[in-house]
Amino acid sequence: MTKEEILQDYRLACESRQTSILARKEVFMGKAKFGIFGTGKELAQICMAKFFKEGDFRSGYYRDQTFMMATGELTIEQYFAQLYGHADIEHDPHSGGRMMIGHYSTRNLDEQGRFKDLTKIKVSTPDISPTGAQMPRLVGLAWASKLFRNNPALHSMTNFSNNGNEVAFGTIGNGAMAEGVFFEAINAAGVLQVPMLISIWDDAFAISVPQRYQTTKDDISSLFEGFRRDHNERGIEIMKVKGWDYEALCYAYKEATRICRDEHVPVLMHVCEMTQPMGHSTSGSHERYKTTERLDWEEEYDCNKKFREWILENGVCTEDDLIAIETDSVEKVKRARQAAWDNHLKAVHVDQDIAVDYLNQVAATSAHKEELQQLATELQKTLNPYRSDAVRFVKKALRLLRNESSASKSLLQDWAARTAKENARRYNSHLYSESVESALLVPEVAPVISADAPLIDGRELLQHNFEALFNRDPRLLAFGEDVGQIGDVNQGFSGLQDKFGEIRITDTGIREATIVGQAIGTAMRGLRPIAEIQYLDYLLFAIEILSDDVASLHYRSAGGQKAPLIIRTRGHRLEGMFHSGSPMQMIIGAVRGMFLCVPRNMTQAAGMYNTLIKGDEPAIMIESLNAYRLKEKLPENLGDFTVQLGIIDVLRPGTDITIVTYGSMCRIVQEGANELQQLGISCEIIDIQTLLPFDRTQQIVESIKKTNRVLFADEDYSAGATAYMMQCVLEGQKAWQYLDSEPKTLSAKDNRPAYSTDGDYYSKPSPDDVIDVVYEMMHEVNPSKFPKWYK
Ligand SMILES: Cc1ncc(C[n+]2csc(CCOP(=O)(O)OP(=O)(O)O)c2C)c(N)n1
Repeated sequence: MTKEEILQDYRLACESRQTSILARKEVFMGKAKFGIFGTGKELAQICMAKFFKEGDFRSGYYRDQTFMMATGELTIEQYFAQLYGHADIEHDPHSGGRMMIGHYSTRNLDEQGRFKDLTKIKVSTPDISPTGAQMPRLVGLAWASKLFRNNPALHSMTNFSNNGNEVAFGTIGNGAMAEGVFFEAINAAGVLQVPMLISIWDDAFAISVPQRYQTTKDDISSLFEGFRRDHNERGIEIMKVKGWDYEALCYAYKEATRICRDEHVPVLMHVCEMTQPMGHSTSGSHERYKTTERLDWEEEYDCNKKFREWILENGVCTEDDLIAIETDSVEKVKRARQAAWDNHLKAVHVDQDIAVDYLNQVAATSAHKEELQQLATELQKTLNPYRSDAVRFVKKALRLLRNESSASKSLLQDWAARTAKENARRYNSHLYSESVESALLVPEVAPVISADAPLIDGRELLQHNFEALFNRDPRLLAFGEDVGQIGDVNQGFSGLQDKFGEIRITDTGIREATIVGQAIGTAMRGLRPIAEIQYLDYLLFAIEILSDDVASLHYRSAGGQKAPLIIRTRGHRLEGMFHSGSPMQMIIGAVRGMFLCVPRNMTQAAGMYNTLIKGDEPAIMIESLNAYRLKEKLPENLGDFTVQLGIIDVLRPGTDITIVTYGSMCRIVQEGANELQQLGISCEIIDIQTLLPFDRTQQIVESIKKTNRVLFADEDYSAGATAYMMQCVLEGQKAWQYLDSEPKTLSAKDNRPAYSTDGDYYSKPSPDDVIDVVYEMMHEVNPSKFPKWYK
């Protein structure tokens, strides 16, 4: 290494440390809400960054500011912009002010939401705060390199990979290692043999809790000895290095990245003897829980201090040279902080200044002159203002002015409307794709079914459709428990591994969180994964990752990144507990930001897959467990026909009541409606097809305008997805005003569904239940025409 490089490293270590010190002060001065910093971790990150190339990926956590600065993906000014919550990607490109400090993300998409050339970016995937939750994504990012290298059909995707040479770099704290998902990810990486380099920043504590409470052995790397590769067996490489030893760190990372990049073997890098000189975060001080001996040791072994000593011992430069660098870095950070603060204030002041002006104007002619002037003065004097301050003051003013009308009041009203729109854009946009590739732009193409179309099992129809999709698009891959050799437990992929190879259709271990992680990582790298969770009941093992990582990904990166993956699962009703759940409200509540498809049959499911593959949103597909063996006609345009997402399907026209349902319940409701017809009650049945998005064109209210009655039916618990649908329709579509009867819901019992036919009958809604609820509603309307049959 040259003298320049070493001194540049020292400069960066000093700048990063100063950044943390000044940022902490900003929080204590009330200029920012919360601070968590990368102090004590600077040196290892500088050394790691030396081997992080364009095209590589990072999945880390909130301590990685120095690494981000070293890779050139974070400036000090951007750091402070995020600290202040500057809601503008020009200033905080990592999250547009959405994430708290220390959460990084590069901008991988172009203006239209398409992937840029990822081989030219040092990619950081968007960080999340739940400890350990970066691990599943890391496995997938590394797995993608293996797919790119080993599948010749992908070699032309040169904007995404250079022969699979990319390493996925992960970071995690020593405490977070106790999370189950960490062990799951290490095991998965070892099984998959992927270029994943996971660094553990070991500072011996997790907030106040020492390591002995976290892991069986204090020495973390020795815990993993059983995973170590040897000459006979695959495994992972394990390395241990001290976080203050510059030379050793450089050597270790050089060797680790060589192993990952060349051999595609995962490496666990235990970086021990790290410190945390400023404590965990701005909430609390570490003097409360660290002994004096520990605090003294941390002072002595501070990595920046040790680096300084090493430079002097090795005669790289004089102490005066170092003092000059240290002084420079203080000044540089101060300037960057000031610039970020000025820009932040300037942005907030644009609307605030106008609001003050309008408040003064309206005060001049108002009966509430004094109160309004006072509002203007108070707003003007607000120290460290937020955007919402001006909004709150203007709303107060409009309440005072409710009985007045004037041109200046109108200005104030326009201001309120404009800023509401702009702030919605700042804080609520990009939950879903806004790109030219959105699945919502995919038009409907009906299935072409000839008169002599063969009647086949639903599972076969799916299999034929998957075959058509896989034939034409090499980016597609499918994986999960039993998906490979036997083509999934219901044979939707039957025979397709033989046809497309294990590289595209493959089995995985039983590890739902990292199956989803494989989907996230590969989707972020330009592939189109269909990841299977064997039964809907087991989605719970992955719901944290789906909710925290997948669903919020596009939003938290302010449209900077996307992961168009499909989670394929099956549920609703079959036999017994843990095999026939339908916890839809749990999913709806957890995955806003994903689409949730609930097809009633396999033609519909296939059409939805075809739509999703054309789009770029992540989605969950819940196939109906009991529909795989029902007969359906085989369409001719396999892979081409589509279902428009968020558009309802009227299964049966009717005049007395609208029944809104989806999935397996469509057949139950249809059966009930047949008998109700004989009883003189005409039901209009609506299959909503997708719970997210929900009835985008607001057609359900049109049905209710005609029937004036509505029943929401499904197999979720009470107050579950039926309550969600009711809110969407009665409040969202204002359907309440067309009702002549109390709106009703029909859901499953609150216990888990019991086993066998009787268990199903007494746990899930049956056609009898549909008839009872609807008949009771009609009895109330016309008791003589519909007399009760129960006591
Ligand atoms: C799932 C989850 N549980 C708890 C927390 C609260 N929390 C934030 S940081 C932290 C300690 C993490 O310690 P460690 O992994 O050693 O990393 P360090 O902060 O020391 O770098 C905890 C418990 C969290 N963010 N996520």
